Amino acid sequence: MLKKLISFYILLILSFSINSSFANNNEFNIWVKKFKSQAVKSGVSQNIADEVMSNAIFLPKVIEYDRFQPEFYEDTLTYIEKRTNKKKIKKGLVLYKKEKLIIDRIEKEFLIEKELLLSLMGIETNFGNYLGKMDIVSSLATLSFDKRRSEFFTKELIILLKLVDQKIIDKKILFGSWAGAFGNFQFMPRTIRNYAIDYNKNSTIELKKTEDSFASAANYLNKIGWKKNIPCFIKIDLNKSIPNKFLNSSAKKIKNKKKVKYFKKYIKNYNDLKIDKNLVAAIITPDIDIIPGANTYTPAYLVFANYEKVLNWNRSLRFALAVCTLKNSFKNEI
Ligand SMILES: [Ca+2]
Repeated sequence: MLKKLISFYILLILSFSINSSFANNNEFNIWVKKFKSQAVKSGVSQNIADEVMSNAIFLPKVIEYDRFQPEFYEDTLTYIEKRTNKKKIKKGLVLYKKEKLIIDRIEKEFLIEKELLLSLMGIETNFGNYLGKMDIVSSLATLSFDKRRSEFFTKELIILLKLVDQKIIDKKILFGSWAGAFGNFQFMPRTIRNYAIDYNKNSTIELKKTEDSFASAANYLNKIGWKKNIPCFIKIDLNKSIPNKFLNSSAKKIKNKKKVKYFKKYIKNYNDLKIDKNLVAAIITPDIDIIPGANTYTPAYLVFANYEKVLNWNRSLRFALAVCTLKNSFKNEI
């Protein structure tokens, strides 16, 4: 009896999920039709809208990834350690050795440290090893169809169609991450439109190749105001007397910035900090709000203007810490 009951429930669940995915597909196709007319209205040619969207499918996996991103649940030190280990440093050095001429040239031209470029590429795609195999038109279409962040992803998808329409990006190579990011440095379509460049001047932007991808990343960092040879963050030990208002735990906006010397009485290792004490900084304690029961005061960091530039790239406190940590490791090796 129990067995029968169980199989009945399994059948019920199966038929429910088949029905709901059928309903989803049907609704998705209706959405594609609407989306295409919206894209055409905003300047995409009918041909390209039809052609690119003809193979778009609803990807349930993308919704799963969107709802559960494991890195949200890691503590900061684990997060950083995983992304900046010795293996990664070694791999980055191999790439640098191979592409030294190009990378050095780009560093000089855009005033962006090669160590930062290597670090970003290492963290985004493990130096081009994890470029993602998702059809990003379908990823972006799925996230646009989904209600959670529909407006944002619809705009991204329209930008992508325009890039294809203008022959800036080849539609045959549109494979990337589940969230629609693309190439060695995981650019979203808007980033491609605003900052990517055809550095080797062969009339197409190839973000999976060294020249165009490094130059585009360097151009992006330069345009958003990264300043070469200025620190990004420094780890500190906080006194518990620090008022809560100074503890930033959200990447959306870094608040309560002061000169480093203002924080002197709140920092146990103040005298050991080898930085200009007149730099403007803020304090972040990234584990609050993420890890239940996290110790409020550790880990803690002073972060500077450059740190916020990395947040422009990807709005995650821990991402920016990992990027600057790996950058510092490269600095010791190159
Ligand atoms: Ca090119």
